Amino acid sequence: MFEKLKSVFSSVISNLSKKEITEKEVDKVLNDLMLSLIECDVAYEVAEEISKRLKNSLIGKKASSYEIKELVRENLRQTLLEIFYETPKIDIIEKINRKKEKGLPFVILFLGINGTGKTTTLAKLASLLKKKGFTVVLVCGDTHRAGSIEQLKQHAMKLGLKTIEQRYGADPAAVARDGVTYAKMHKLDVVLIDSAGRIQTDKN
Ligand SMILES: Nc1nc2c(ncn2[C@@H]2O[C@H](COP(=O)(O)OP(=O)(O)OP(=O)(O)O)[C@@H](O)[C@H]2O)c(=O)[nH]1
Ligand SMILES: [Mg+2]
Repeated sequence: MFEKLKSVFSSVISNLSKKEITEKEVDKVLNDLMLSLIECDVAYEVAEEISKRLKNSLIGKKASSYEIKELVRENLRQTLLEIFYETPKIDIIEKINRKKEKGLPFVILFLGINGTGKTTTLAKLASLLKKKGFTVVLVCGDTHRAGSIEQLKQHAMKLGLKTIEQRYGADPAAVARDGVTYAKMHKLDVVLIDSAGRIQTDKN
């Protein structure tokens, strides 16, 4: 008796919840998602694009309440992957080699919002370039945040690379110029310049 009841209940649940996802349902959820993405500093255009693509991929799909979580998760994953794959690819090694043929250093300035990984990425790239046989100098262009110079110097020490620095408060452009001059003088291949975090509302 219980087995039969169980099967009747499951059939009711499945029939009631196995329905098409409507635009109205998706809109509410995606509005919240968009707000959360913007609060996490995702660019407005990107947040809008993610919501738009997710909406198109969900509307009209049939899913039970159990399946919907997985469906949304998979569609969100797919949407994010698509956006990353569409980003133009840059062959940095080829670009460095082209500059090297001209006897000039390749200069990369790391820019971005505070705490997004500029300095860490700089160190990772420095490590990769060193392994590939390029000569690299690191420039402490973040003369603003306390500890930023020491942070980059720690990375440089572990990587066995030279840093160019001035004091805190110095003009970052002047430190960057020192780095490029040093690289030209010593015929180095790459100059990696760190910078202080910036957000849209920062002045000067
Ligand atoms: N999980 C993860 N953490 C990271 C990554 N890159 C950096 N971080 C961490 O994020 C924090 C900030 O990284 P930084 O490289 O100092 O970021 P930044 O943009 O230079 O920060 P500011 O100089 O303060 O603007 C550190 O705790 C890093 O360890 C990453 O790819 N993945
Ligand atoms: Mg930094």
